[in-house]
Amino acid sequence: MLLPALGGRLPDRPDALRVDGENASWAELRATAEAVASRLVGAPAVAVHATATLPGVVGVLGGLLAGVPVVPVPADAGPVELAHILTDSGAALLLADVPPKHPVPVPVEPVRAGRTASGGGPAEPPGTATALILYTSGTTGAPKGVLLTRDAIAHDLDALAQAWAWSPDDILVHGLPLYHVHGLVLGVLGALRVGCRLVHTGRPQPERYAAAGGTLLFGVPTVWSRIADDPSSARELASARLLVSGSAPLPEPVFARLAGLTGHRPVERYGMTETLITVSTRVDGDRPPGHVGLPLPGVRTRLVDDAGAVLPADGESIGELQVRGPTLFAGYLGMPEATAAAHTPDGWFRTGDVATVRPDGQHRIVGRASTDLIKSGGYRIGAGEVENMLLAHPGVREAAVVGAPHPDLGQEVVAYVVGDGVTAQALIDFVATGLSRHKRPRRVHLVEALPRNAMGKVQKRQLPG
Ligand code: MLC
Ligand code: AMP
Repeated sequence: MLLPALGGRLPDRPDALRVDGENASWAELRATAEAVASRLVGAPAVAVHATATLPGVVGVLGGLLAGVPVVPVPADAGPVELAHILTDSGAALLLADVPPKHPVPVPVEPVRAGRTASGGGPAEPPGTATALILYTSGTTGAPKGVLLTRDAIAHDLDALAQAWAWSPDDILVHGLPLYHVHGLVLGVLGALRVGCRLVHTGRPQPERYAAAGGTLLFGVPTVWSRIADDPSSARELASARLLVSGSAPLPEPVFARLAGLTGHRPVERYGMTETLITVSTRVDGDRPPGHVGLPLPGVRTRLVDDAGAVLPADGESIGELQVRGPTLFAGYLGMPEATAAAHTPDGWFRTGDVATVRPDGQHRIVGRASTDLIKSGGYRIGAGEVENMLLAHPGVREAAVVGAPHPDLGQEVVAYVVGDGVTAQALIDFVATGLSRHKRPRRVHLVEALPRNAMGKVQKRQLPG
């Protein structure tokens, strides 16, 4: 069973799950999700407006119980993203309690339309069934649908539970969005697999984390950095058991300040939408700042140079990190060539991250091979997607988007544009008409020309950021 907490055999409580200020027991979750599931059986896929609300959670669980692939739609998706995700995924309908702000190409149904079910429900789908289709940006083009099976999710959550001694006694607290691996797979399905309480704080603000009484807290580095800048909230976390950071590099000064204020050395873990979490420091192991730990049980990693030769784990050799194991995705939806290109001929997934590995197995992520994937506040943003949006503006002739270092967000989205009669603000606002809020460039530089090499290719590394 993927989610034992919904199986009716674990000790339940009225506030087993709290989100958006609303409580639900697992039995209530199960009944409302079964009612949703009964409307979905047989659908090719179901899209769910994945807001951090109880209906958002119930919509996802309904799809999972029905064995229908669930496509979580980002809460603030712009019309361009929304249309792409709904069309590309083949979703039969969109479950949303608040009607979408933009026209959509599929029927919209409220999550809470059905009556609660009275037990029974559909049989557990096989482990090889697709549980989630998560849309994620590549270096170019529109976001791709990442197919994640039930088995991959189950394996990953069990491996993390082992690494972190995550148990039913924990109270998990976080305030992350519920349409990514971090907030949804670990942050919701993790609690329901382990059978622990979950408090979702709405937004990941330091004072909300402090007040939630958690034992296990999840955050992206921007969240931890803001907590470290709020000493009174940070000190409240001394009573927790484990603070976990992931989705982007945790700066070593933030690690040190957090450890000083809370008494906890944060656990860092590394993953991707395509691989789930593959590497983590452990509750019972070394947690060196700047390192993301050891491969999880069942996962193998290797470092490879540009020529494809495997590099030694000597703590110095830098190469592309490649991974394999039971947590990997089943491919990009409808894109066999992109799926093949993401793997080596001998079956390893190319992460595109550049790393070192120490002789004791500790992995360190030192950067990304491509400048075209940006991480801002833990969100993965493809430069190509933002460039295409900018190029759709009639006043834009050329556009290059890069990630520039940012003290709070890790990286910020910056655009260089060759245009006619446009202002920076007009272009920022224009991107916001099509894409999610966090994909908007924070800065737009209007320039005479983009730096290009002799072949005419834009030289992004020459842009000042
Ligand atoms: C953004 N904003 C702008 C702007 N760009 N306003 C004007 N001009 C621009 N150019 C607005 C936003 O709309 C928002 O408005 C506000 O500025 C801040 O934007 P933000 O970038 O979202 O920051 P913030 O709201 O402060 O949120 C920071 C954050 C958030 C850390 C809480 O980025 C976040 O939730 N990140 C988590 C991402 C995540 O879960 N990633 C996991 C991926 S899974 P307003 O009005 O809303 O304030 C993964 C696998 C793994 O990576 O390993 O885990
Ligand atoms: P996403 O697909 O949104 O999950 O983004 C995956 C990317 O996030 C990885 O390829 C890394 O570049 C980055 N990432 C995730 N976790 C970490 C971490 N702990 N340290 C550094 N980078 C990370």
